Amino acid sequence: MAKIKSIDPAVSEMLEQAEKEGLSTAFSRAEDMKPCPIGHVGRCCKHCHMGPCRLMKPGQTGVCGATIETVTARNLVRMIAGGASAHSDHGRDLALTLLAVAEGEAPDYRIRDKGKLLLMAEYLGVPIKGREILEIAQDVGSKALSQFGQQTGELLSVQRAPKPRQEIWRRLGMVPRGIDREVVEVMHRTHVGNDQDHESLLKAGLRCALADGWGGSMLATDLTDVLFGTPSPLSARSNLGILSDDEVNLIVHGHEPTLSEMIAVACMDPEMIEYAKSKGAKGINLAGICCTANEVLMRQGVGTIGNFLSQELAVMTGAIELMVVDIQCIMEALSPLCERYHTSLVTTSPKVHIHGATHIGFDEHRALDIAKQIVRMACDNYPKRGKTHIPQFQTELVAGFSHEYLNYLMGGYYRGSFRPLNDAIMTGRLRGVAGVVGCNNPRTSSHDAAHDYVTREFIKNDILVVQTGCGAISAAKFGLLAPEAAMELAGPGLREICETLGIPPVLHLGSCVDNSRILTTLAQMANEGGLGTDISDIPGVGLAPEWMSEKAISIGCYFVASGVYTIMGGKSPVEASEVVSEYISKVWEEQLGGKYEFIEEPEEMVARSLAHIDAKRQALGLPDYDPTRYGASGDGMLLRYLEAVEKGEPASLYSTKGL
Ligand code: MSK
Repeated sequence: MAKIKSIDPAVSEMLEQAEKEGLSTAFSRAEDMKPCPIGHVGRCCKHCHMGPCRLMKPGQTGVCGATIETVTARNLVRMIAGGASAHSDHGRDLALTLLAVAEGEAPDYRIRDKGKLLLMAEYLGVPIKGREILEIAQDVGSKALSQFGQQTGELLSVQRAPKPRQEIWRRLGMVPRGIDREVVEVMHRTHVGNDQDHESLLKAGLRCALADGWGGSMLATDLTDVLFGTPSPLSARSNLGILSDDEVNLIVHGHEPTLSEMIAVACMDPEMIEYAKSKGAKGINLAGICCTANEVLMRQGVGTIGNFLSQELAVMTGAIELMVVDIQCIMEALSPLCERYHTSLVTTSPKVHIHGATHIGFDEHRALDIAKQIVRMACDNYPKRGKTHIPQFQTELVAGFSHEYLNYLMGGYYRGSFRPLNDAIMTGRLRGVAGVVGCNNPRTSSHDAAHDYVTREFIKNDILVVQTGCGAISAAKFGLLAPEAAMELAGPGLREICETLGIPPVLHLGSCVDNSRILTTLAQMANEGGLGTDISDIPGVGLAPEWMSEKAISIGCYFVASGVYTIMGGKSPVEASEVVSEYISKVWEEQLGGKYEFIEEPEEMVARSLAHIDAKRQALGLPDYDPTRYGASGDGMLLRYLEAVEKGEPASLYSTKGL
């Protein structure tokens, strides 16, 4: 049977359209170009010009004598450094934006979450008593920036990890000193003729990953909340069906919120709406793709048209006037594709220039002016729109569950805490927790299929799922971010919790950098008590079933170093070395309580996750998971009673089972 390329009907429809029109996509290119069987599993070393060396036979070494252990470990840690640099550079830019705001040089921005600023001040050691908010912001911005260039000591945000975790890192010499320092050191160590011991290389890789998760990414998340507001739940829509047939469609794509937030403001400006109307459109429809979408989704309710593999297909609808991109995950194929349509592709970051695209350099000092310029460009394209093909699929969703909101949700301002969540796990109403994150990859069996399968299996098994990045967008498209999904798909215990709190069984926590929200959530669960004292004690797992980017590798590694069993989909990039494969699984688990595994089949990912969660429950002395104990309470009891009556099944409205 032919492989289904995507389980998303909108994507499938557009892929058929692409085939009819003879257009290439990442899907077709992946079919045409099989991955290099040597490099794919880590056998290739191209760190110097004596190679590339291909280590194909047992015992074979590179020209310099590098063994397969050194080669695979070096390749993996270079991926970590690539991912950590991307996330962290994103964080650096936000620190610079906060400084510009504090110094009065970015008049279109303001500090939207003063509480979060004070929290940052606390962990960065910035005094707050008797000081003006902008003074504090200036010091927070400077202190955040100093974390990138710090040479010795410890990153300040490491204190946010549970104490036993910090001690493990200190004992292993793994506490990051400065964000840039760890990235540079990995690049140095992996240069030809340097570190030639896989254990030492892998340790440096984890230190670098920690500099990302507990450093650059955490700062990026916190600074974004300070500048644009800490997310709280709001509703929105997803998938290509939200493109409008009679409005100007403007798409934001990439990762940084600084420009997309301003574009959202500009799109609501009556002057811009009038301008769109003057071009024959009924208005302006702003939507997003990838993680910029997640940023404006969870703060402004801007809809998302899809995840990573939808970017080309969106242009092929012929309905997009302009796609504006900032950084990361932007396919080079977009530029020639846009030229076939009336779509303008606009780059904005000094770090991302794309041949054929229009570059409008973003400058936060005149952010709104630039945003309006881009919106006008989009409107100018509307009269050039030709035939369109918009797949009519869209889904309702609820997004925006920050760590802070979860606290509030479980006790209000008065007594917000994670106690109810921990209690639910301790009693067995919840079996555990899972983070399902990461990209799409045309190499996986079907686009979105692995994300969807593991997420549905988890919630069916009473595991609360949190998601970020393209995984979260996948869940959005299949209705898993809607509270109703709990009624239909969640196990009995999880369903009761969702009914009581009015939340979906899958919580959208944000963009790629917001995996740091999962870290702070896990830290609070560990500190709350009842589930051990460290993150590694919690019955939980992390998965990136369809990963493709170096950022995902870095994320996976900082989860492992934080004590989480982390499963990556697809083939292992270190498969060529049994020693390294075993090291990142068994030895890392012994040292850190978290292990790193690459598993191709989603069924196996779920089986291993459930076994791990149950083993953690047992180690904590918690009761075995037993779904029959729950399901008789909750606000949906009346509904289920009425359904049973309608079907003529035995039913009691006053069942006390499980209470
Ligand atoms: S956008 S890194 S494809 S999650 Fe953050 Fe999606 Fe992966 Fe890019």
